[in-house]
Amino acid sequence: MANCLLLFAGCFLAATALVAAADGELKIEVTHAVEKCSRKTQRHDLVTMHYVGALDNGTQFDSTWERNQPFQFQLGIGQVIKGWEQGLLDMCPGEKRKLTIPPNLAYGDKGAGDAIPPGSTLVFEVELVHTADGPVPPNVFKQIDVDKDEVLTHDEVSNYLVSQAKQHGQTVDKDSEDHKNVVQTIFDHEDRDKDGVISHDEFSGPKKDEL
Ligand SMILES: *[C@@H]1O[C@H](CO)[C@@H](O)[C@H](O)[C@H]1NC(C)=O
Ligand SMILES: [Ca+2]
Ligand SMILES: [Ca+2]
Repeated sequence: MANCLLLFAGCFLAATALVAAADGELKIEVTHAVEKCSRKTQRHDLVTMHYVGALDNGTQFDSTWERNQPFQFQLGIGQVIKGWEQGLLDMCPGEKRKLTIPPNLAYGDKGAGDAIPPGSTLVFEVELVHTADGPVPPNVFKQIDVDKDEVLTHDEVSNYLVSQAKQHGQTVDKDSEDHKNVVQTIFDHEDRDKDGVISHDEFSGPKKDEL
């Protein structure tokens, strides 16, 4: 779930893993209602959550309560699975929900790591701890497309990842196999018509100028 936080590469993957899975519907049950609050969650909020995640056969794979550390992320920018993006809106602090998330709104046909097998429906019990205004997300497409020709080349994506890593205090060797594989994996997912570049339409990351 949190694997998108560092580099955008992970986010592309999480978002695009969904494409192949059959459609299912998100089920939202409010298990503890809080009717009144000064502020309900909205897109681009920085939210702090407690959650426990399980497969639909009951096997638990993660719990912030057990770690005693809530999870913070920004809503609406592709940091988390779609079931969360859709299922955590309009919530008051203290409210608890049970989200039953079909694979097409979670990790799809690919699953995630050892814990989440392909095609899994996930069940999350979540509690909103805190919500606050978050930053307006940057237009990532524009940031990557340095020559402004409205398509992303291998070089542009590669340079972007290197610069993002640098901002996080990491060094990435542009010529390493690992780095090339990351770039190739992004193209495998994003360059849907396989013409060697990622068009604005194909790009699944943030690409709108929002006010
Ligand atoms: C639930 O499914 C997972 C993954 O398929 C499996 O590892 C686990 O043993 C199952 N648990 C139960 C209680 O059936
Ligand atoms: Ca370009
Ligand atoms: Ca393309």
